[in-house]
This record gives sequence, C-alpha cells and structure tokens, in this order.
Amino acid sequence: MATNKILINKFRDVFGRRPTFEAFAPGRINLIGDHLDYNNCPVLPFAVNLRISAVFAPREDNRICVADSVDRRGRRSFEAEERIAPYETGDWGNYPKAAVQGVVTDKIGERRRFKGFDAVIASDLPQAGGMSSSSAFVVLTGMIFCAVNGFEYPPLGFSSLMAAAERYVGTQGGGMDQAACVNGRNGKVLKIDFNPLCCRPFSVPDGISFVVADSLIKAQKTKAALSLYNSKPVESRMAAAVLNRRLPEVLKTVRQPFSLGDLTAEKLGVSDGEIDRAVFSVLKEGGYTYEEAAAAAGMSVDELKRSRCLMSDGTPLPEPPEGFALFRRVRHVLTERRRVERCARALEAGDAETAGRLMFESHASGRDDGGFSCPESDALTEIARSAGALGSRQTGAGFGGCCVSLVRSGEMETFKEKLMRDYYGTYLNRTHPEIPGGAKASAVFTVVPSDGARIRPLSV
Ligand code: NG1
Repeated sequence: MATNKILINKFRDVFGRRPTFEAFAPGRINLIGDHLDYNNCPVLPFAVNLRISAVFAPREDNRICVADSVDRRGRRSFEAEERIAPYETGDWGNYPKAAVQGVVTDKIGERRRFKGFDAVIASDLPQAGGMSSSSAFVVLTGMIFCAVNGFEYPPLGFSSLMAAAERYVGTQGGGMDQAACVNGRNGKVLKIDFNPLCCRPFSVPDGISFVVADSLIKAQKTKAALSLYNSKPVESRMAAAVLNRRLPEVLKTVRQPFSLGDLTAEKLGVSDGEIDRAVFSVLKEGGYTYEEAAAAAGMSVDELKRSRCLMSDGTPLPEPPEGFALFRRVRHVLTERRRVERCARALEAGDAETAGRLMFESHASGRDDGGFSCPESDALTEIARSAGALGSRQTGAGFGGCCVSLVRSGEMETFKEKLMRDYYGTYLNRTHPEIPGGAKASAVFTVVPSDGARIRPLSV
C-alpha cells in the first residue's frame, strides 16, 4: 500500500497543490451468508484491515478528478451534475460516478450546485476477489463528496444510499458490502439484518484467526461477469413471484407480498420444517422454462420478464438450457439464512468448531444449490479442510475470488504452508499453469476485523 507520503507527493505532482484531507474505506470479508442480502436475509461480514485510501482537497467548481497513485489506472474526471453519463461497462471511473450520482440525486431537491474535489487513491485490496473493493471505492468517493459539500448522513442511511448508488454500475446487489464498509468496528464481526437495515457488532472467540486465500480466479465486473452475478437476484425474484402465487394455498400465515427473506419461523409463526414442506411442495425440483415459471406465478411471460427478470442492460435474463433452478436457489436462501443465525450464535458463545462446520456447509450450499462456486474455490476449501481449518468457504459474489478460513491461531503458519504447497503449488500449477508465481506468493494472508470508512484533516 502506498503510504500517505507517496499519496501526498503524487497529489502535488498531479494537481499542483497540497491535499487537505485523508480518507480510507475498507474492504470486507463475509464469514457466512452469500447471495442473501438482496433477499433481505441476514449476513455476517466484517470490515478488514485492507482498504482503499485517498488524499484529497475540495475544488471550487463541480469537477471530480480522481487519479490512481501508481498511474496504472490513469485518471478520471467528470462533473457533478443532475445526470452523470456512465463510462463503458467495467471502467473504474464508474464507481466514483455511481457515488456522486447517488448523492446528487438525493440532494438535488435542496441544492442545484455542487462542489467537486481532486483526489489521489491507492488500494491494497485484491481486485475482483470478493472482498468488495468496488463498494469500498463507492463509499470512499461518496463520503468525500458529502464532506466537501457539507452533507451529513447517519451511518445506516449513508450505507443504504451507497448501496442504491452502486447499482449505477449495473450490479443488482443487496447492501451488505456498503453496510460493512461504513459500519465496521475494530475487533468485531457484524451481524447485518436488512429491511430495516441494522448492524450489530459482536466479538469473536479468542485464539482463532481469519485467513484469506485468493483462488486467483478473477470474476472482473465485465459485462459477462455482471450477468453471471445478476442472474442470481433475477432467479430469486422469479422464485419469489412463483411463491407469492402458490404458497398462500398451503401456508395460511403467509402475508403477501413477501420476499424470500420473509419466510422465517419467527414471521410466519410455524416451524422451519413446516416452511420447508410448504415451499418445496409448490416448487418443482427440475428447471423451469419461462412459460412454466410465468404460469406458476399467474403472469404472462412478458409480465414476468418485465417485472422480475431484467438485467442491467434492460434485456431479460436468457433462459438456461437446463431451465431456471428455482427450487435449488430457494433451498440455498432458506438453509443459508439459518446457518447465518446459528453461526452468529456459535461465535458469540465462543464455539468456533460449530461456526467452522457451518462455513463448510455454507460453501457446499453455494456450490450445489446457489450455483455461484467454481472448481478452484471448491478445491481450495477442501485443501483448507485437510490443512486443519475449522471452517472454510468462498466469500462474496463468487465464481472465484477469495476463500476465508477459520483457523486456530497457533496453527496458522502450518496451515498457510499447506495451502501454498497443495493449492498454489500442486493444484493451480496443474490446472492453471498460466497464472504467474508472483501472484501466488502474496495470495494467502490474515485479516482482522477493523473500523469502517473515515475522513481526517491532514496535519500540515
Ligand atoms: P462482491 O463480492 O463485493 O462483488 C456482491 C454484492 C453483495 C452480495 C455479494 C454476495 C454488490 C456491490 N455486491 O459482493 O451485495 O450480494 O455479492 O453475497 O453488488
């Protein structure tokens, strides 16, 4: 990571003046509960000690200029105005644009003119690694834009604003990343609930460490990767449409309209077993065609596509040859939310073994029912298991990226060595000989739960 001094010097070179503030926004690890947030189900992430940092100074006009500290990514410059046109899909400049557009849209009723800023940024987060470098960047630039304009939001309000703002880049995510980035607390894991958003920090048992291992399989947020991610929220919405029509026939306590996150024993006043029996009696196990899903939801195909199935480019999700796996997607959501609750209780009670076992089960659910794993993450978590991890799972959006393992602190060094040998040495060399050795050398590291995003004046 570039030190502040490097960032300050770079700022002087690029903008010909001194920066006046510094800021950072952390990435996050999700311990358990992926592809749940957009279904309003709880998740268990924490902000990490890796982050995007910036030094910045306000400008008198409405221009935002962001430069990368190492010139690798160049600079982006745009104006804060009512409608900010995006760069091409996948361009990093869309993240600050997303943040600024989000705040401008929220404030345009009370203010027509906005102040911009100059900033130099640096990141030590793995890119496309499932550690939310994109949301950290959105939160960072959103926070700077608010600061230079004197806008103040409460932390949960700002988290929700940034979650909605990030959809500008084309992802249909649910808000976990921005909430973890803003509300992170040193030494604490966050239990995050949605609708309404609530972040509860709690301590983790002594003597365990969180080890991250990057599978080195990258799911860049290109158009294809966006579609891969967005297919999951779309399938969830389709499943919810079918269940809204069919579930009340067999479960009398359900109140429409409901999301998958409303299907809990607490809300419905029945047991988990009864919910499962009802849900899986009305969903068929095989794939659905559009016609079948529309008929089950009591809609025309057109209405289903328009109301539930649109991707970020406005076209409906293409029907997979094997059909939409609604049964398995719902099974992932229902079982994973229970694992999240149990894992939170286990960690709070100091029971790392149970928490770890739930992480392994969670990975299997993401692989078999969620459909967002990949062979490399599967191999990596199995190698972590045989290297002594209490638990291990792919974290974040999936299709590659990082795995997080729960490891007894005293066993960390041997654990890391085994991972280096068996995954990066043997497995990856055989399956991906094109991945350079340098990337492998820095792919395993320990993370600690850390504070959320902050701004401070720079001392002169
Ligand atoms: P990452 O791993 O940061 O791309 C994405 C979504 C989250 C959540 C996870 C899966 C965005 C910005 N982030 O995270 O909301 O759905 O996948 O749990 O869309």
